[in-house]
Amino acid sequence: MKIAILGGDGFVGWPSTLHLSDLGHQVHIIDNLSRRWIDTELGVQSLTPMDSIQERCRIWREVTGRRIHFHLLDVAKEYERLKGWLAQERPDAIIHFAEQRAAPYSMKSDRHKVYTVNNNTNATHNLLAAMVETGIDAHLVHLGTMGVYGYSSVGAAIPEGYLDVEVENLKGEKVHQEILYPTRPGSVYHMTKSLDQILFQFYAQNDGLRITDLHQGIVWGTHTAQTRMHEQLINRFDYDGDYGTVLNRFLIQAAIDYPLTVHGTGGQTRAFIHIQDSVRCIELALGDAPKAGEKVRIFNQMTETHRIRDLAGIVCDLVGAKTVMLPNPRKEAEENDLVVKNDQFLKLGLQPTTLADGLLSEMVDVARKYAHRIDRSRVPAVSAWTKDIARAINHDP
Ligand code: USQ
Repeated sequence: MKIAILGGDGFVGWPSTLHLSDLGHQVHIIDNLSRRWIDTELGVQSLTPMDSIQERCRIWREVTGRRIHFHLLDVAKEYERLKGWLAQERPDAIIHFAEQRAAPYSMKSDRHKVYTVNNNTNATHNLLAAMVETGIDAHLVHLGTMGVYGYSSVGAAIPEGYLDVEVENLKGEKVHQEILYPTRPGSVYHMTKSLDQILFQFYAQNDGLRITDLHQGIVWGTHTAQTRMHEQLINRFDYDGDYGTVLNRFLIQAAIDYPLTVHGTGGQTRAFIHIQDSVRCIELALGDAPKAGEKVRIFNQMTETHRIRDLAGIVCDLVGAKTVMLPNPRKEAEENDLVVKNDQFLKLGLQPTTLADGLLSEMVDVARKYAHRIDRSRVPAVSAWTKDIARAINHDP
C-alpha cells in the first residue's frame, strides 16, 4: 500500500512509520515538525538524542534499503498544498497523528488552549474535506484517545466507541439506539479528540469516507523492533512535566534518584499500552478497513489498566525509588475504577505486551544511559488546570 503518515516524526508516528515501511509499504511522512518546535519553546529535549527527520530516513535506507519519503507540510494551515498532495499521490491509506497530544501543554495558558484547538481541529477537518474533494478512496486511521470517554464512576465496562441505549418512542415502546459513547474529556487536548469524533461521524455518513478511530491509552516504552536496528533510529522519550507520560516519567525519575511524582492520592486508574503494541495495532487496523457507508470503526487501543499509585509501587519495588504525593495540578477524579473492552484487537491477533514482560528494567537502563541529558528542573508537572489550582499549588497562573 501507499501510506501517508501525518505526524510521522512524533512519538508514535516515527515507530509506526518504521514498522509499516518494514512490512514493505510505500510510506510518506507528512509533518510540520511542530513537536520539535515545541521542545524549543519549552526549553526541553527528548531524553534520547534524536536526529533530524531527513537523517533518520537516510539511516533507515542505509540499514534496510527501504525508502521513506518526507514532506514538510502543515496539515492544519496549508489546506491547498495538502489537497494538491493527496490529488497527486492518491494514497491507499492515511494515518493521522498530526495533532498536539499533551494534555498539560494544552492547559498551560489561553494561548496553548487556542493553539491546540486550532491545530487539532483544523488538521482533522482539512484532511476530511480534502479527501472528499480529491475523491480518493483512502482508509483513514486516526489516533484518538481513551480520554474521550472520561473516567465515570458507574463501574460499567467501557465499550469500543458505541453505546447501546434503550429509549421510549412516541408509541411508548422501548427501542434500542446505538450512539457514540458520550464524551467527557478531562483537558482541552482530550476535548479536541472528542470533537474529532463528531467530524468523523459526519464525513462517514455524508460522504462515505472509510474511517477507523483508535482510542489509545497511555503509551509506555520507547523502543520497537525497528528503532532498535540502529542508534540513530531511536525514538523520542519525553520526561518533562508536559509531554512525559506517567509511567515513562516514573521510570526516568527512578533512574536519576528523583522521587516518583504521584499526583493527589494516586487513585486515578488509567489504560496503558506498550509502544510495540501500539504500532502493531496500527498495522492490524489498516488491514481491517470499514466499507464505504459503514459507521466509523472504533477500537480501544489499550492492553491493561493500572492505578497510578500501584504503578509507582511497581517501579519502587523494581528500582528502590521513593515516592512523593503531590497536590494534583489537574482537575480530575481522585479515585476511579476503569474496565475497558478491547476484544476487537485481541480478535485480530494482538498479543499484549504487559508490564510483567520485563521491559520496565530495559527502560530504566535507557534512562540511565542518557541520564546526563536530563534537566531535573524540567521534571515537575507545573501546568495547572485552573487558576484556582495554580494559586493553590503556588504557581503563577
Ligand atoms: N500523573 C501523575 N504523575 C505524573 C504525571 C501524571 O500522577 O508525574 C497522573 C495524571 O495526573 C493523570 C495520569 O497520571 O491522572 C495520566 O497522566 P499522563 O500524563 O500519563 O496521561 P494523559 O495526560 O492522559 O495523556 C497521555 C498522552 C495523550 C494520550 C493519553 C491517553 O499524552 O496523548 O491521549 O495519555 S489517555 O490518558 O488514556 O487518554
